Amino acid sequence: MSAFKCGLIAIVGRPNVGKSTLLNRLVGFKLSIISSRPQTTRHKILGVLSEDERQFVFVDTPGYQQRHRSALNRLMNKQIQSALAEVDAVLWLIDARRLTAEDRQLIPLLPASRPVILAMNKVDALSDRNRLLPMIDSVRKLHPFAEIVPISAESGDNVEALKNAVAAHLPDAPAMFDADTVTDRSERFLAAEYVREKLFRRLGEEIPYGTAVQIERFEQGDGQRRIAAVIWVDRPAHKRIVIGQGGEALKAVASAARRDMEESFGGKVFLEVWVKVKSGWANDERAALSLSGE
Ligand SMILES: Nc1nc2c(ncn2[C@@H]2O[C@H](COP(=O)(O)OP(=O)(O)OP(=O)(O)O)[C@@H](O)[C@H]2O)c(=O)[nH]1
Ligand SMILES: [Mg+2]
Repeated sequence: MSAFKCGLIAIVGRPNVGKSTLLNRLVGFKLSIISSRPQTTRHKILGVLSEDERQFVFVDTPGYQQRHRSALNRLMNKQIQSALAEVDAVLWLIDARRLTAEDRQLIPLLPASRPVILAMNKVDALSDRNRLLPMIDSVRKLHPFAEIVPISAESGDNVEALKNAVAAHLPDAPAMFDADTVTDRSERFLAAEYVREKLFRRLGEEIPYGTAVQIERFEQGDGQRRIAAVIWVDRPAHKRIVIGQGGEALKAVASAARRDMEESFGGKVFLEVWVKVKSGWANDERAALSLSGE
């Protein structure tokens, strides 16, 4: 009989390559928030996939970049480094269409003593599939990869093959989590994240990255949840943008977030969302709130 296998796998890469889309696809649950804007993910989050003889514990991380050096970015980069320090294998994601300078910045962080699997994502968006082979040939030189796997996290194309490539590197170890656990994060954390996702998606460039979401109240009973969230913004002008004409923008954000909560948590959710201004944050204070989400 083969021994049970379990391991920790960090998903790393520059902002916007599809790390969170891949995590959700792998575990089959909406854990990590996704948007077309870079630096959507701010916190490390675990996603657990349990199968008969093995358990994968994936860690989604913020996109790695060195261009913006705010307190929040420093904390985000630290999370990537700490995720890389403790894993059994690394999944490095790039966009199959191009390798950028930002992608290359991550190479020095790849551990020499652990298997690194390169996933070339977004193959669905390649205009010419013939470009894939020469691209694989050139990325092969960047690091002694254990495997190189082209995938589409969005369509699911080849994600099963990627999972099996990772499985080959899981050590013999007992499960870290119960078979029915999908994440280390609380519903309260996910609730704040769903609100932040809708803000990122709907309000686009107008919304400064300084925005933070805090859950003020989370009550549960009779299969229902009553949740109150605050969106913190820097200035009264930002508050007006988040609320929108006649409150339309805020209503749309709140009802989309509520639908996600109902689907993920199961059961009815009553969600109130308030927008509050807090100016003159110390950089570190805002970074801490942005990261805690609670
Ligand atoms: N065409 C295509 N788009 C994808 C694929 N995977 C992700 N995307 C899109 O790429 C964008 C970024 O996806 P995320 O999953 O948020 O990327 P991320 O790497 O987690 O980004 P950060 O958290 O900002 O570092 C979103 O618009 C996704 O819909 C894919 O396989 N194909
Ligand atoms: Mg992400």
